[in-house]
Amino acid sequence: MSAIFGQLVIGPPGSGKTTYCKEMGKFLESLGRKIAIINIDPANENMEYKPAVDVSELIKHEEVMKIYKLGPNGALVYCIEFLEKNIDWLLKKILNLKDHYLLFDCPGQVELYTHHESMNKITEKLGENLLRLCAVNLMDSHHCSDPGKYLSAVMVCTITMLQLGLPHVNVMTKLDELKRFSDKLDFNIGFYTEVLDLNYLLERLNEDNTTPQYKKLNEAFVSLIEDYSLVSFIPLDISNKALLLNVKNAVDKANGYIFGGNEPKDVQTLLACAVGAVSETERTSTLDAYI
Ligand SMILES: Nc1nc2c(ncn2[C@@H]2O[C@H](COP(=O)(O)OP(=O)(O)OP(=O)(O)O)[C@@H](O)[C@H]2O)c(=O)[nH]1
Ligand SMILES: [Mg+2]
Repeated sequence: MSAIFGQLVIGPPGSGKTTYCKEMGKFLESLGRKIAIINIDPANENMEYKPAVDVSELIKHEEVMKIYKLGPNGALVYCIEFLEKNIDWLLKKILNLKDHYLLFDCPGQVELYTHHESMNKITEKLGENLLRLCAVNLMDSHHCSDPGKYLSAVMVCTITMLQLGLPHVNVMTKLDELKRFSDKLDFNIGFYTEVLDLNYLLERLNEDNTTPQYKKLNEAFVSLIEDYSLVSFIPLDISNKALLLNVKNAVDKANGYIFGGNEPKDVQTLLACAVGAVSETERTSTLDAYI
């Protein structure tokens, strides 16, 4: 049996997961891939794509809230635990999509990826059934406008990478929005995407009357992030094909699609040429256009 490849699209609420699934789906289709989007967010309201599988056929978020008198977050955790228990339902649907490349549109509740176990168990089961997934973790570029928010976003990415244990690509979304708050950026874009020396960030954090306890806490966070040194971001504006291609290439390397996928060979050759033709200067100038 051959492997099925795909992306587990995760990230905090509003970071752009549903939009990414739709647009990345269209982009990959234009390159000749057969795409299926799997919605596993039971509270997904604005799907602008037709999901091949929809978790709300299995369990409805609103009903869980009503029946068990739970708030939205508790109900969402219940739904994901229910999906874990009924993983065979999902597997059966997915195994009917063997010749497709899968995009999983996930819920935005961060604890599902930082410390709750169900999502981990779901991806383990999918892996056992030959699904080769890459986690694509989206982070809104708005976080760069505030050193505290940026630090917490990098922390969340680090913990998620350690907890999920999947091949992993972090993406900084909504790059086109960066212009609106460029006056609030302390550093250039490369500092934020490459997660460069965070001691500079500490200086900014400590500028505003931080109490000594917080100073120590911030230093501990920075030291932990730098010890693991796992996080960097690929910038993305969803309407920019060159940036979508960068993300696609990184994901294809991470989940092994470049070795085991069944992209038509002429498309592979074309892409190899296109990617090879983009020099570092051109790449930098694409990003410079955003700030
Ligand atoms: N300007 C801009 N807006 C974007 C981009 N990507 C997504 N958005 C917008 O961000 C908002 C949230 O996007 P969604 O795709 O619904 O985000 P989500 O992560 O699925 O949100 P939840 O499912 O609620 O967690 C929408 O208004 C999108 O149109 C982008 O690259 N640029
Ligand atoms: Mg969504």
